[in-house]
Amino acid sequence: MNRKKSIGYYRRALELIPGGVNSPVRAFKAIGIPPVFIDRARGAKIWDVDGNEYVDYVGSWGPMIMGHAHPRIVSALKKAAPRGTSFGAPTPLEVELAIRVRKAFPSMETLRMVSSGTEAVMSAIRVARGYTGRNKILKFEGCYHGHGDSLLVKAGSGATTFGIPDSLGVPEDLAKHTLNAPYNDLERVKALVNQYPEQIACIIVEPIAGNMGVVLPEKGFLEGLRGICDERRILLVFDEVISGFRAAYGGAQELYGIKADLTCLGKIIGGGLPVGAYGGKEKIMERVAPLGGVYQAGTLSGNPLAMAAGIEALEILKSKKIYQDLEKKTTYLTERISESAEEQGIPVSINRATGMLTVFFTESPVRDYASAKTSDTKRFAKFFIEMLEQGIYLPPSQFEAWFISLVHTQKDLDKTAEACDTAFRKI
Ligand code: KE4
Repeated sequence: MNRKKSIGYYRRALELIPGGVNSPVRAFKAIGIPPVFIDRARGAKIWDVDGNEYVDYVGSWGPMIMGHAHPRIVSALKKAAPRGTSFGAPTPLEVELAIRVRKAFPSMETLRMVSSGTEAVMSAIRVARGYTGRNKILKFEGCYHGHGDSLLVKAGSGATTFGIPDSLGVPEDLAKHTLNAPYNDLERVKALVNQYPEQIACIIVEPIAGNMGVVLPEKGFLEGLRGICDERRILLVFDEVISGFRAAYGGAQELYGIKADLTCLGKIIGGGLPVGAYGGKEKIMERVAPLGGVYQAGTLSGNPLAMAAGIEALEILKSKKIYQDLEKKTTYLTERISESAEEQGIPVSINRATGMLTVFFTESPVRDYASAKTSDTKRFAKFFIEMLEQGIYLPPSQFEAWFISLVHTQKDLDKTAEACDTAFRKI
């Protein structure tokens, strides 16, 4: 494929923006080729600035579950924009979105809108610390919860991709309060909780992990965390920035029937515009300013355009059939890829949840960070390039999730499976 214009834009961007990108994973660093610059997108397709068309499995890293440039979202924005783009004052739209979020996540008795998943998690951690008076937090290796200082300790997603799971610039005095356990390892959690009695404010987990690639909670894991938190008065924080409104309308909490004390959302609830949200039990959230002493604020929090897009997104998704169809598409694609890899003798391990999957280039089952990292990242890079050449745009890292939308057609899925056949043959 000719990508001359992308390369030109990349050269220009490199003079202006660190790595030429506004978020590290976009740089294709783990792949070793220049990133493509996108011109436009519609439905399940994106086009780069050289006019090349791709079936898109990045989906803006999760938000575009309803497809790019969805007519209902575009028209909601066209209606909202002429009324003003930001007021820094409360609007009915924020109430409308909050109503819909709470209906889907009843554990979020009260909630606050922010402008990113990072902000949602940062704020939830601060509330947990303020509410419990404790400083330590416990997270899981390979989980990524945005780039808040306390969370960049053994973090997944881009931090793992670039081998900097412990970022520079995070003071040791702060990082020492972040404890890590392997995902799915309740024994280790119990040991840490016993080692630091009354010192852990919260346990934060991606209840369906997406940032070491997709890793599912094993039977009893989430229930076990709930039990430990109840027993030791630790808050359970579910980071559902990916799984919320994707794995199910009510996220992992609906799927597994477990209520978190605090929940963080993002991505889909903005319909492609910058929105995050955090919320939980009223008695916890009433510590948040202006009611209580935990300060959190944001100029563009509850931005009317973002709210309009988010409301429309949740309206579009509010149907059981949608998730049944998405589940069928996910199963179909997973099975086709698995069959193809088997036929070609390529060892892969595929993990999936509704609307998301990861093809790990390893033969061992992937149940945590350590097993995810047995994957052959060089082989993944070759696979990525072969797929890109065939018009399939995957997340440019082994440690990310492929996102399927409501509007990926059977034809798109078959094209993807056939591209896998070819790519597996070549790598
Ligand atoms: P943002 O600040 O990027 O909106 O959200 C942070 C975040 C929090 N929690 C979870 C579970 C997340 O997956 C994320 C962000 N996800 C990554 C992709 N895995 C965003 C892509 C990027 O960093 O550019």
